[in-house]
Parts: sequence; C-alpha cells; structure tokens
Amino acid sequence: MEIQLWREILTPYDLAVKELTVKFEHLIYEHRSRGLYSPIEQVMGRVKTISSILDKAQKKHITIDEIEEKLVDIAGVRIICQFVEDIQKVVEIIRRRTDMEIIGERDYINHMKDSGYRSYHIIVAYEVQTLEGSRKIKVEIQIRTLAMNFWSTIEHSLQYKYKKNIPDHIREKLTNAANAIISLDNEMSAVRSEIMDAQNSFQIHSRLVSDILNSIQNLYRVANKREIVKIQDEFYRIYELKDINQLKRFSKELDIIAEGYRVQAVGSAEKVPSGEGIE
Ligand code: 0O2
Repeated sequence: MEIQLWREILTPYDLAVKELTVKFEHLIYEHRSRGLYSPIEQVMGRVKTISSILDKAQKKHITIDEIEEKLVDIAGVRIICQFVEDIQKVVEIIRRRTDMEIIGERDYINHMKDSGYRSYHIIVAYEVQTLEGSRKIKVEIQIRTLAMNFWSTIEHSLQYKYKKNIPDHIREKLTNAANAIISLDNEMSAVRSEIMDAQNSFQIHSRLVSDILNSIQNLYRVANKREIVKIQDEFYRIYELKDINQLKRFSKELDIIAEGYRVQAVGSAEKVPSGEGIE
C-alpha cells in the first residue's frame, strides 16, 4: 500500500484521538471548576505509527485488508489517575457516555499480565465526521495510575531495545518493580482521602485568591485611591493568615462593596435628566 494512502487511512483515527483527548481533558476542567476532585489526572493520545501497525499485523497474522477491522489500538488514548480507586470511577464515566460505545474491556489491574503490566483497557467505537461522511473508529482507552504508567513506560522502552527478549536479570528487576508499584499504589490509597482533602483546599484557596484579585482589579475603576489602599492592605493581612474562612469572608465583603458601587452608578445614571450628557 502506498504511504500516501496510509496517511489518508489514518486521518480519521487522528481525529478520533484529538476529539477524545479534548473531551477527557474537559472532564478534568469540569470537575476542577466545580471544586470537585477529578479522577482523571492527565490525558494523552496517539495514533500508532505505520511501522508499528505493520509489525503488530505481522505478529498477529493479520492481512493488510483486515488491519482496520482487527487492530483495535490504531487509535489510543491514555488516561492517568492518581489512585487505583479512580480507575473504576473513570470506567463508570465512560460507561455512562452516549458518544462512545464500549465494544471490549480488559482488566489487567485485577489480572496483571505475566510481564507485570497493569492497566484497564476499554475498546470503544467512536463516531467521527469526515469528508466522506461519518465513520466509526475503534479506540483503545488505557486507564492506569501514575505509578503504573511509570512502570509500563520504562518497560515498553526496554521492549524496543531488546525486541521482546529482555534479559532475565532485567526481567527480574522489572517484576520486583511491578510488585513495588502495587505496594506504592496501596500505600497511596491508604491516605487517599487526606491527600484529596489537601488538594481540594489548595484548589479552593487559589480560586478564592484569584477571585479576590479580580474583584480588587475591578474596584480600581470605581473606588477612590484611599479605599483601594485600605482593601489591598486588608488582603495582604488576611492572605498571610492562610485561613480559608477569612478569605471567603473577605471575598464576600468585596462583592458587597462592588454591588454598592454598581447600585450607585445605576442611581446616578437614572438621575441624569433626559437630553443631559448627550452632546
Ligand atoms: P504500543 O506501542 O503501546 O501500541 P493480545 O495478543 O491480544 O494479548 P494486544 O492485541 O496487543 O495483545 O492487546 P493487549 O495485550 O491488550 O495490549 C495492547 C496494548 O497494551 C499494547 O500495545 C501496549 O500499549 C499495552 N501493553 C500490553 N501489554 C504490555 C506489557 O507487557 N508492557 C507494556 N509496557 N505495555 C503493554 P502495543 O501494540 O503492544 O504497543
């Protein structure tokens, strides 16, 4: 097959990966902007290279014509979570979606591969719109923790160097590392709620500070200099206290001050007799 033709074949796969990446990234945004913990930490996507497609097809005795039907991971999206518990949450999110149809699942979390590989795989059929009309594209979604991803990235890079014949002494180290990853994930799960609380209050704190700074910036336009200086000094004093409740109270006070100026502005606009002020 001509290389040019391959590029055409892969175009809808590229679109599917791009669209799904944006959709999962948006889920992170939606969670965080509502002050909720996001079970998705990071999203990556890729379309398999032509040489990797050909290698896999050869290994699995798939003919060129069967590639699109039988290779389910030409398009791949990887979702990275902080904790093992988050993986199931992401699986449930995907199950509830109406824009992707699950056509296969593989649980390498509870059924670790002999290599030590752990990840949850979902194969979905995802519809994209192309110049030729709509196409259903198979996409493999791999869901794993940061720690699992660390292990599999290293192991995958070794597979390239050793062409699947990783020397025994390295294989042994990888097996030990895979077990260490299980312990690490378990340890992190044990303090999951405390970590989530800490991350949550950090996010609330930075959102409040950003809201307060915006409000102060808006007040610059309407308040007099003396009042602004007083507000700023108060902000610095409260900021140093590192107390979320004080910041919340201060943010509300600023809202009330801003509302006062807004009412004042509307009132004085209404007082202007008709015709006055119009040149
Ligand atoms: P790449 O370069 O990531 O695309 P099967 O014969 O059905 O068991 P298949 O069809 O490859 O094998 O499915 P499987 O086992 O679910 O693997 C799909 C993908 O999962 C792989 O794609 C890898 O990305 C990842 N994977 C599976 N096993 C391992 C492993 O032992 N180590 C690492 N690091 N990753 C693994 P590709 O095409 O192999 O690789």
